[in-house]
Amino acid sequence: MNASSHDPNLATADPELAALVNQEAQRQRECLRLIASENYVSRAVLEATGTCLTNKYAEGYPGRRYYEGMDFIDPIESLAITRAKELFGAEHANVQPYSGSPANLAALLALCSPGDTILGLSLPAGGHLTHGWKVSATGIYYKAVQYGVRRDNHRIDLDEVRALAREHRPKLIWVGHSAYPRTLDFAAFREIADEVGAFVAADIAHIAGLIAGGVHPSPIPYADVVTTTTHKTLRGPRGGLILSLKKHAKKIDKAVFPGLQGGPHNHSTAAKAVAFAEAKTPEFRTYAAQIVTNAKALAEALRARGIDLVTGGTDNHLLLVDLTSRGIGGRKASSVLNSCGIELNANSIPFDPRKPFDPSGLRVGLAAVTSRGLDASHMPAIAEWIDRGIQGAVKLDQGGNDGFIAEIRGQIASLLADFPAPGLS
Ligand code: DSN
Repeated sequence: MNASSHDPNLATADPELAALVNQEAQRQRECLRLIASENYVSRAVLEATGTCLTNKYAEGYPGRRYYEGMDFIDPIESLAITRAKELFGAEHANVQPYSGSPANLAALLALCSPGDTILGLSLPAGGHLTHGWKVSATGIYYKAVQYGVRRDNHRIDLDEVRALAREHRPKLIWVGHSAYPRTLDFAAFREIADEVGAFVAADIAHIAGLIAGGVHPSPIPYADVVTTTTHKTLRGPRGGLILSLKKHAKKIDKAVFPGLQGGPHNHSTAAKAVAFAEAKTPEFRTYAAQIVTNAKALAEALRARGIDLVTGGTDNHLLLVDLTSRGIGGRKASSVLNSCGIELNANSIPFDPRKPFDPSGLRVGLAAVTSRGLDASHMPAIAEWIDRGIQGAVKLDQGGNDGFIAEIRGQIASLLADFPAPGLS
């Protein structure tokens, strides 16, 4: 029997694996998904990622490839590029980065030389590993200097950014975050960078959907290069994207391929193109605005229950809960909340006295539940479940019973039953 006459579907070919995938789909349907970097993609995006495009190699760029058979791959990648440029108003787009970290490395490879000084928000203050944290390649191959947030209000300390820029004369300044609940002032970073002759690299991985949807300022007028993942608030497939000024286009493209990557993942490129088109619709703008409304409503409801938030609230899609006054670590709290059907992650808070693996905070993101259709009226219930889960976790530590877990799980399941998960219903 040759391969073409015997071509069973996944469930038949690999029932063990298929069962795990089905169980994960069920988990995503039943769970209150509050991980700030996650979402539910549409059925169309999901479908594009599972196409025959995965069979094709396409090293190079449209019109300039190292393989034959590009009749349809070139138009697909060109479509993704055009849509990305239009969506964000950028002069140049590279849609090939496998994800956000490779996109950030490519930006550095394009604009800096090994050993150059770079300036970025430190990981404990809400920055990303790839903005120069010491264990990342970006902290190993570049001389990384890190800025933080103010002690009094936990907002990015622009005075410190300016002082460090003047002292260290970085070649490039990162502006972006993984866990910062406030609006970024891209214009201020441009001004500081211009004073010292630095490039500005904006990493908008978390807020790309908010920018595309018009509810967060865009870095495009201020940045030399903008990097992002495509799968967070932007609601596309797992992948990366780089936008830049035209004058950097050649260097960016060369850094992605052949600098860092081989063949692009064409199935992801196609799904990115689908997501970029979706992000241009009025429905997407409504979704983006609703994310911020929901985040603010949840912040208010949590604060009303005496739960402390870093910076006191949020301007974007995420909140950082400070558990210090609750007498429990983030790891234990997130694990018990997960048992309750509330999926989020333990996170460091600024000036955290605890270790990163068991920090003092929880990061809460609203994109996925907003994609399911939850609105501000549901946020008091979510705040109550989070509060009860945290209180229950504290009591469990003291030998209390776990009856609250099944109760919260049941209440969440009954709410979510009315809000089908996109792509999975
Ligand atoms: N892991 C992503 C996040 O959760 O924010 C960033 O890379």
